[in-house]
Formats: sequence, structure tokens, C-alpha cells
Amino acid sequence: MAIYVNQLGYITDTKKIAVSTKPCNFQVIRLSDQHSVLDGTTGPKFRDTASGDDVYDIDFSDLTEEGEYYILAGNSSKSHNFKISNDVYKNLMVDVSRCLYYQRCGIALDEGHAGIYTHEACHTEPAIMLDDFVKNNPEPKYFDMTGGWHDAGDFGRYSTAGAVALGHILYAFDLFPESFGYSMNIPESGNGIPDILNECAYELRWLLKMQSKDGGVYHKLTAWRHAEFVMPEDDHDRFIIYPVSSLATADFVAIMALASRVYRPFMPEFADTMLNAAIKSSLWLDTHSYVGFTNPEGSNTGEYGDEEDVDERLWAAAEMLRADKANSAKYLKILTALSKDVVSKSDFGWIDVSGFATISILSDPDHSSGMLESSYKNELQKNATRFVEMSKNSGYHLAMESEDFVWGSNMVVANRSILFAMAYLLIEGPSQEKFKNAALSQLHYLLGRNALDISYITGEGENAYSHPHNRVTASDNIEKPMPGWVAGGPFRTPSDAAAMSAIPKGTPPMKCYLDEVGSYSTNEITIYWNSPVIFLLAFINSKIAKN
Ligand code: 9MR
Ligand code: ZN
Repeated sequence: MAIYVNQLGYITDTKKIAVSTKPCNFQVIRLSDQHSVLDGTTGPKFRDTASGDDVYDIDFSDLTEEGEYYILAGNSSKSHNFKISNDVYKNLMVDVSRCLYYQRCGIALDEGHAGIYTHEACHTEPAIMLDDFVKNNPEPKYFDMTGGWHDAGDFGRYSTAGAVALGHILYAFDLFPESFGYSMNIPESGNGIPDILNECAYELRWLLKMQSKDGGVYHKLTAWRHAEFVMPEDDHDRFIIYPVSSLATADFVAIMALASRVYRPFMPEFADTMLNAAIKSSLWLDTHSYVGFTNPEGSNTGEYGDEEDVDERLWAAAEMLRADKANSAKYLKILTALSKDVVSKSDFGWIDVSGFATISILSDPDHSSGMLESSYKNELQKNATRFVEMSKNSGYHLAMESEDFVWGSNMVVANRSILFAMAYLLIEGPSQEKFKNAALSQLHYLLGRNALDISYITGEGENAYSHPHNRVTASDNIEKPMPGWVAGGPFRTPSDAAAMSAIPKGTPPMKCYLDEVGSYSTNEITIYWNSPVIFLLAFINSKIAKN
């Protein structure tokens, strides 16, 4: 039998549940003196569809004394050690944030900041336009496109992915600034600006370079093919500027408008630059309809294709309404029209960003969207309630169905927790407690309370995964990956050779995961899988962990 816990632990004054694969009597043992501090019996049998497991709750919520513990069941089975403390996720927040620093492109990572994970400056050569590349123009124009964060285990930099990662983080900062007092030990630390904003400024400055002269925003900056598994400074493939898309342009408008508001008290000139950039690209949107993106034949770097831009435009309009007050009537008109379109208004991924519009509208102190607000609030309540119901059908208290185990399923988990956090903040009444518990439950899953007993965050918990698909980790000759990386996670139809050969057909979705470097479809890392976890932790550390 096995007992699955959040391997980091639980906040003192919250619901604490471990999951057992067998019915049993259990004891919670205090590590310091090996005394049993609480005992009990598992709850009723529960059939969990996504994992195919029969599972039983171990509820030890009554234990509220800070300390280190493990659970002992039936006299022999032990869980991993875990903590009960209000600070239990404080260091996790620093680690998860610092991973963004390790993704910085174009500068050297020095020992003072990167510790053992140093490397030389990478990708400092100028880039060329796609057209010049494919036509093999002997005298191409060169552009300085250096900077930004490597997207993931590859070295590409993609506008929509970057905007979404920034979205999770900047909304978190806007809503829970008190959670960001920590130092990240990055080159800018100590300059009087919260480190998370210092770090995000590195990405924002690069994103500004992706704006073309007429305001359209280039979809991505990558080589023609993914690099070999080498350190970034050893990759000298030419970087190519791919064409403009309306997807990238609308996301750019939204994130620049949001950032201009968030950075204004700290970096007013930078805020002006971003607002002007947002206005320019917003005018481009007015005169262009949908422009998608597909990879040219032969190029295999990330695509981030998306067949509609309604949600991106919705997010842009919501943020411009708050940022460019002089033209609010125009944005309100766009926002009202787009709000009628069928978009979820509850997702925060790179395909569907419409949930960001919901956050923007519902957290606006000026209530600029007027009458629209109540419909967005109803929608939030409806969706958050639906996901709470979904989690009741899961033995792991997870707001996921079998179909939700897509490539990067851990982002789906984290994004649903954002919805729960927003519902907790905005929907008063008896359901508040449910939203709070549901948000926490998603974190418990990510940190080990799952059918594989794995913590999906490197270095966090006794059985954390440790072989991420990441070119740096695979080629730096350092045994352990840097702590704080969130894995993509189980994918019901894995599509890489490593996972396809290791995972038998018919394996339940929650178990379709492989902790190997080769498994890019289950075990890669990305900036936008860490960023929603930053949001979740900011929420928990601000609203749930009492200090
Ligand atoms: O996260 C993306 C996932 O949702 C898609 O299913 C997958 C295939 O298109 O691509 C993922 O994004 C990858 C990107 O294209 C390139 N950098 C690494 C990303 C994570 O795997
Ligand atoms: Zn680089």
C-alpha cells in the first residue's frame, strides 16, 4: 500500500488530507521524538477514474502543531516526511521564481547569483528576418533581438508564451504584492524594486523588441530547428524573426498595458514606454483582422498556433480600458462586443487567455467596465463551482477529468487553482471555504499527493522528479537540476519516443508520465508552467498562511 502526501507539507490552519491506496488505521508520527500525535481511520473507498486507483482519505486536519511528521499506516507503511507550518511554501516561492533568472538569454549567469548553475552569455548574435533566411539572402539585414527568457527546455523565445507567463506573475503581484517581499539574489537585487519585477522587466524589455515598426508583433524568435543538447552559449544557430501574428500583437497589447500600470510606481519611464508601445499595437489591431501562425515547412521549433484571436483581443481590450483612459469609450465598445463571443473567460493558458480579461475586469478599482462586471462575476462563480464539483469526483481532490491530461497538464492544474483563488477573493458566502480548499488541493497534487507519488517540482519534497527535459540541465554536467522547476506532467497520449516506449498503452491518464530527459511531452519545463504556480503561491502566502 502507499500513502501520498504533499511532500513539502501543509499550512497550519488548513484542511490536511493524505491519500491511501488501502483502508487502514493510521497514526501521524512526530519526527523529533517519534511520538504518535494523532490517529484515525481512513474514509470510505473512492474510485478515482483518472488514475484507475481505489483510494481512501486520511484526514489529519486536527493536527495544528507546527513540526515535521510522517504518516504510519497499518504499522508498516510510511508516507514521506512533511512539515506543518505557515512558512511551508515560502522558500518554494523563491525557488520557483528564480528559475526565470536561469532562463535569461543574452547575459552570463555568474556564480554570485547562479551558484553552481553558471554559464557564459548566450545567443548574442543578431537575428535575421524569416524571408531573408529562406531565400538565403547573401546580404540580410541584422537586428538586435537579444534578451528575454528561454521559453523552456529549448532556447526559443515566443511572444504569446512570454506574455502569458508575465500575465500570471504580474496579476499575482497586482493582487498580492505582500507575497513578493523576498530577494531572488539576481543582479538587480537591492535596487529598491521588488525582485520579481526586476526579473519580469528582463522579459518585458525583450518583448518590446518584438514589436515591428507598424505595431504588429512578431510571433516568435527561434532558430530554424531546435538546437542539439548543448549549453546555450555553445548554440550558434542563426536566430530568425518569424512573421507578425494578431495573436502575438493582442497579447503584447494586454501585457504592456498591464505592466505599465504595475511598474508605474517603481519605474515611471519604463511604464510610459510600455504604455506607448501598447497604444501603438492596439491601433494595429484596429486595422487588422485575424493573422494566425503556422511553422514554415521544415522548421520544427515551437508553433503556438491558435485558430482564433477573440480571447487575445478580449484581454487586450480589458487592459487598454484600464490603461488608456483617454480612449475608454472605444475599448469598452470592443470589450462589450467581444464579451458576447463564446470564450471560456476562465482559462489562463497560451491558447485561451480570456481568464486574464476576467481578472482585469473584476479587480479594477475604477469599475471601468461598468455593467459588464456582473456578468463576468457570474461566469467566474459558475466556472469555479463547476471545477469544485469536478474535484469531488476525484480521489485525489483534483479539479481534472481524464481528458484534461494534455501536454502540460500541470498547467491546467495550476490554472484551475487561479480560478479558485479569484473565486475565493470575489465570491463571498458559504462557498468561499470550498474555493480555498480546492486551490490548496491543486498544490497538494503538484507536490506529491498523486497516483505516482511524485513531486512535480524539482528539489521540492523527498520524491521530486529530477530529469527534466531541459537542454541546460542535460548538458551542464551537474547532477541535480536547479530547484523550483514545474514539470509538464502526465499526458494521456504522450508523443515522444521515450515516453511512448516506456508507458504501456492503456495506462490511466494520471500515470502517463516519465521522469526522463528524453520525454519532452511529459517532462519538459517552461516559463509558463512555473508562472501560474507563482500566482497560486502568492495567493496562498498572502491569504491563507497566517503569520
Ligand atoms: O506547451 C505546449 C503544448 O501545449 C503543446 O501541446 C506542445 C505541442 O505543440 O507545445 C508546447 O510548447 C512547447 C513549445 O512549442 C516549444 N517550447 C517548449 C514548449 C513546451 O513543451
Ligand atoms: Zn540564450
